[in-house]
Amino acid sequence: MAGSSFGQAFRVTTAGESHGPGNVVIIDGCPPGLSLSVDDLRADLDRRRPGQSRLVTQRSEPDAPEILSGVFEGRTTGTPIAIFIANQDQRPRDYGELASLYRPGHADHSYDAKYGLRDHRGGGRASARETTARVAAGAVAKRLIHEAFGGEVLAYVTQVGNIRAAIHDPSAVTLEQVERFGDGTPNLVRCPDEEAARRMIELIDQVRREQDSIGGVAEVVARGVPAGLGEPVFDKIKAELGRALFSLPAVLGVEYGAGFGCATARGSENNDVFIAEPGEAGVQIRTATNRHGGMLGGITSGMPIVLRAAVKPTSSLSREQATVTAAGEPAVVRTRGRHDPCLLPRFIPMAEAMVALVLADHWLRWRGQRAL
Ligand code: EPS
Repeated sequence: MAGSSFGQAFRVTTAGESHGPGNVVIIDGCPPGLSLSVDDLRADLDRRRPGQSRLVTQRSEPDAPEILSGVFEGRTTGTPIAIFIANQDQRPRDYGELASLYRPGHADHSYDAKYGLRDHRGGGRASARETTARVAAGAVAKRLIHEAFGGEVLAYVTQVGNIRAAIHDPSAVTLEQVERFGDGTPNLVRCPDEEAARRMIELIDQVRREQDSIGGVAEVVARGVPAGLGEPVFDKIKAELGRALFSLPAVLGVEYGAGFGCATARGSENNDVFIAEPGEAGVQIRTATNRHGGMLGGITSGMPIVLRAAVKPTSSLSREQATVTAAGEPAVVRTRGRHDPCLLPRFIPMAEAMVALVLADHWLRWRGQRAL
């Protein structure tokens, strides 16, 4: 009922606030025998970490995970895995005046309306800080789907403001292209089209100087996913993935495959033609194109899953904005905390984590339903 758990067979529950002692996730349902250590969690937590570059929030958090349970001698035991990530750079004093002010674009008013009280230190429970817990769980899910069926999930930025990347084949994009430019320097914006990425970085620098923020689009690709994952009717894999991505802060739109582009197409153009190819286990049915984004009838088709999420410009601005107090008096608010001028670079590991969680959950559900 209370909404802090996600998934059925691979079930995660998160707890934590932005300026409390830390964030925790409990993963229930991970099969025993999966090799797992904190090192498996670090790479994605580092990609999500605040303070990683000038383009993101300057809050300085090491985000060092601690595995408290469920792993013995380097392997999962099948019992709940608890992971704790401490908050170390809290500055609740920056947020004192927010106890009675509503920041535009934030959840302050909605939380008051729902609970009648709220932790006003930073975003509290609504802060993207909570996604540390999901990214840690997502790293476990990534290990599981890789071990189970060779599945891989990769996300990258395709748009910041009006700057769009040219991506010809989503399933050909590599982690190396997302993380580094050709000369080996870090790709701070995580857009694999280097020319577009450099312009995106300039734009983010510009909005930061103007005490403003900018939104964008991320694309997520899941490769190696077998055909047959997903449930009729309400737990269609597309519905589950939509729910997963919409549960992340700042997401205002999700589409997959041809997405909203399908509105202008005719059926004769939109249908992906089936083809048969020789595979390791006999004939493999595929489609010649992938406008359906890897899901038909809400069940995976065996083609790569391709999704996009639209992410809004960060609501926190260091410039003055008009608002009202909880009592309805006119007021001015200027967010003093440390914020991302663009959420997209850090959104990438969050989106990957949520997609991996859905795939891990549905692979376990598929396994539990195989015919005798
Ligand atoms: C965030 C607001 C800022 C960011 C935060 C995300 O934090 P605070 O809650 O202190 O205002 O710094 O990012 C992180 C600290 C993090 O680890 O992701 C928000 O409103 O989402």
